[in-house]
Amino acid sequence: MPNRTFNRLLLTGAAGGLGKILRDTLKPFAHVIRLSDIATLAPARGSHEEVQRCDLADKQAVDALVEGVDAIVHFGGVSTEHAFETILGPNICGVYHIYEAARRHGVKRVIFASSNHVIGFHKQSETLDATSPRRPDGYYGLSKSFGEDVAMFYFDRYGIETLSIRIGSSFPAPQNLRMMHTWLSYDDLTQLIERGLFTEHIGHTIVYGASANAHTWWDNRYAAHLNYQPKDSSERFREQVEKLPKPAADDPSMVYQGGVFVAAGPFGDE
Ligand code: NAI
Ligand code: 15L
Repeated sequence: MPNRTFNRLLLTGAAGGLGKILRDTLKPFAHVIRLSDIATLAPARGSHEEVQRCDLADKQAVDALVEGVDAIVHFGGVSTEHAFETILGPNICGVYHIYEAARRHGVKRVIFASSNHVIGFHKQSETLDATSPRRPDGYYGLSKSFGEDVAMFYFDRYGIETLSIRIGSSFPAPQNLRMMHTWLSYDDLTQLIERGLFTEHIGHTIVYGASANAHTWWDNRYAAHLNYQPKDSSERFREQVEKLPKPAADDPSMVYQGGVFVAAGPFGDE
């Protein structure tokens, strides 16, 4: 349990796969959660929820969205690889709008849903830490890399602290052999967000978002101050994952940390 509670927490991307989970699991961390998405959301389920539709690409709307909140869990945006033009508004303009609104309204803590696709072109034979060079595997990964830089800048310039979580694969279960390395359970994701919200003095911290999987490509030594202690492991799914057809050794999903994202596109007009 957290050692304190925010008055009002903003969750973007609340209608998404992770947002629907976080809507419930973030409840203990704030008196009120303001839920937002461009997609339709279920109505507020009580006085502890507020629902505010917003397009992240709309600067004025994001400014109004952030007014009155004490912390932001920013999970909204395009979550897979697409043409640059599709990603530009929600992810690149969107993350700038969030931080600019945070600056204007005095919000001092953000959790940013970054992604393993910031480093996706590294080979699976490598072990990375937070200082490893980024190798984005597409426009989506580039947008998350930009988001991490925005977070760093707003800390250096304005003192807004961020935990950038380079989420691996956060689904109910790993869906393939690659995800045996990258899987992050919903409980461990929630713990990471809790640590990001309530740990003092995080500056801009980057953490790889993975459970305590038996095999990993990621070393979280530079995020040790979070005291993140993952409880789950992908190992309990091994039998079912190993029953799936095994990709060839040179398939991108077996070579690159970002898996098939490295081979997405080129995209025409979307
Ligand atoms: P999702 O695609 O299910 O949810 C993203 C939400 O953002 C959607 O509900 C969508 O309507 C909303 N959104 C898209 N464009 C928007 C806009 N212009 N304005 C406002 N909202 C907009 O994705 P998921 O899986 O829930 O992921 C949540 C976040 O975590 C995303 O930022 C994603 O990039 C990141 N992430 C997720 C991973 C995973 O394994 N689920 C892995 C790495 C990162
Ligand atoms: C991501 O960044 C995506 O949002 C998610 O849908 C998965 O594809 C995940 O990465 C992954 O790499 O498994």
